[in-house]
Amino acid sequence: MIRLHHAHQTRSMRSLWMLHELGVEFEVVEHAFGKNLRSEDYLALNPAGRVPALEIDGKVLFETGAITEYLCDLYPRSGLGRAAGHPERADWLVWLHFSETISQHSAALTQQHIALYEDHMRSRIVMKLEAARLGKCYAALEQRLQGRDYILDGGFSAADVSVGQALYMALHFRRADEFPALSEWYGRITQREAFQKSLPTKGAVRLYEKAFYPVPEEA
Ligand SMILES: N[C@@H](CCC(=O)N[C@@H](CS)C(=O)NCC(=O)O)C(=O)O
Repeated sequence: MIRLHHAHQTRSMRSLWMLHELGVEFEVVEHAFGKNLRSEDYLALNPAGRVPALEIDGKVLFETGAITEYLCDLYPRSGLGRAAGHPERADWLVWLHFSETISQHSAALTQQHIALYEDHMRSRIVMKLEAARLGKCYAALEQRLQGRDYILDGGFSAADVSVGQALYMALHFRRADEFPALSEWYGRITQREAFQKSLPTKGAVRLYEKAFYPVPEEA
């Protein structure tokens, strides 16, 4: 039995996309982003009260990077992983985990734009800085994607899923129009059926009500 604890448009979408790519049977428990992640029952699954949590083989995993690596080990024939000893192993690991370098900024921006709902709680400087730092991450990706269809020369992998999902969140705060290789790659990977299946269903509770949250104008 595989059961994913998921909140729409959050990092758990990364694990959901992976499961859809693998084509395995699983169930999803949807959580609203917020206080119910701090319930005793949920904390037994993820002690920090975060999504995702993945119940699998009688174990509970949290941390998207660990979940992705675990799933790739479990399903080596999917081609999504690069096992120890594979020539692309190091690059696969680096880019798989680069998703969290991106997501730390999206998390800070989500807090600024969405969680802190009173204007006086927000900091325009933090919003501007975090969005600029996303731009630096985009530049790193743009460089990596020069002359490549996917992050690894060997083709589509879990690294594309991880970074692609991180980008999905980040694009709510920093546009990527001036990064052509990144934009083409993002268009390519988000056409995949598994990505489309990971998007919020119609009427579902979303984390992002708007497509884009600009830095507010200076007062
Ligand atoms: N490094 C963790 C981060 C997990 C995380 O912080 N998830 C966010 C959603 S994107 C969350 O559950 N936040 C709830 C909260 O902070 O209350 C991972 O990759 O799984």
